[in-house]
Amino acid sequence: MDWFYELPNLTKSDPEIAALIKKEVERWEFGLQLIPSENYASPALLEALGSVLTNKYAEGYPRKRYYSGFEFVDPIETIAIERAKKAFGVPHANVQPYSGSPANMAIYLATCNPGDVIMGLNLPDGGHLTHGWKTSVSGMFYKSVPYHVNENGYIDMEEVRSLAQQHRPRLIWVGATAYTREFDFEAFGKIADDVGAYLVADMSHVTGLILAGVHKSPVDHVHLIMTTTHKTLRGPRGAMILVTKKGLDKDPELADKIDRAVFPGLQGGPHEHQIAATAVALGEALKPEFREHGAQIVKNAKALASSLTDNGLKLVSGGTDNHLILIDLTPFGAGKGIFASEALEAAGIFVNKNTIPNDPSTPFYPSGIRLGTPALTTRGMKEGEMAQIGEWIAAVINETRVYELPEKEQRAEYLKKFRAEIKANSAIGRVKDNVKALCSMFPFYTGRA
Ligand code: DSN
Repeated sequence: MDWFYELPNLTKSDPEIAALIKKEVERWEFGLQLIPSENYASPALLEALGSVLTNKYAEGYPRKRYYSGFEFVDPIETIAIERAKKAFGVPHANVQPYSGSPANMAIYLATCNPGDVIMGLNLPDGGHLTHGWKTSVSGMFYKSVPYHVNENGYIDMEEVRSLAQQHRPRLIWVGATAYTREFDFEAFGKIADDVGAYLVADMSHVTGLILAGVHKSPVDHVHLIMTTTHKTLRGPRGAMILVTKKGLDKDPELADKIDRAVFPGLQGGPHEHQIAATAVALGEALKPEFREHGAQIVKNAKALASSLTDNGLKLVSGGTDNHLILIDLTPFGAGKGIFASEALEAAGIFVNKNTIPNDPSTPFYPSGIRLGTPALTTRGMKEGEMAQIGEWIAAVINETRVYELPEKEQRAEYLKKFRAEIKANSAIGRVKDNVKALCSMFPFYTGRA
């Protein structure tokens, strides 16, 4: 078995932490990981991430640092940058953002002034907090004008156009965390050009699909691209900001502005162990087999969506074009996401409760379930397994139909009773056994020689 499971040194020095990490490896091994923003990092990548590069302070950029000792670290960051430029077809890449939210803040810092109008997909419609939601800095420092999905669950491009013309935003985001359809980057590009806005693709969720050529690339239509590195790209937790040719045509200083916004504007020393692992992830994504992997993610999502609907569940937008599915639980009542997600967890199936467009409940007690196929596809599962998993998910959700979200004061007591009943539920117990048996056939970490 590999070091990241055996943990020989940690087991001796800190058995408490070592034991919990081993348990987490087993959870990844024997559970069905369907949270669409999570994935399995390869053992090779974990070696880079767990390396001595974590020791190094590296403020600045390759060949322009504030410390000494860059004989090996500069080439590593340069390789990450060059692989990012090659993979996405862009003239400039910054691979230092710690993660997606700080990367988006750097984009604001480089392109906007406080009080400027910005537009993004409304959070309950599938957008991201950093695209202008009121509880995020992006909704506090900028004047946020959100756009929405229509009654069919597709982005309402007519609304995007008319809001842009009315409010003349400085920046428009195209991207989401819970949207199941392909983005029309070209249409967004025309709207942004008409009003002179920066257009930024936050393609964190679908990067792997774009690199695999399964979805169209935004590169010719947007000025900037932000992507996290740990979702469909299967890298370490982190992010990149890419400046396109169109971006440099709009503002020849855009690449410098982005670099200055990341450091020293927002961040200190970059995490070079994370950057090395990003280089490894990009190397993996540049291999021809990644194209097949990306295509399989979408085939799996479509197969899972069909199985869920065949087994009686309603989906936002009726299906999916990408890796992600949003189950609408309102036919069973409002605010039922918590029951479904906890019952599924009891069966070893990991998803997340999520708001749906026009959710009748609240973000903590939403009426939807978000799930997706990137991680299971990495494990090697295909359409046959998806059909089976869809049946299990529907069966578990069926067991939760009798539960109704009570008034606030009674919730703690009610949820306690619900959790005890779910634990003892024999139908859910049977699914749990089946999940474990299926997972044993697709080993990823512990099943290695
Ligand atoms: N929290 C991430 C997700 O799960 O999609 C987005 O930032």
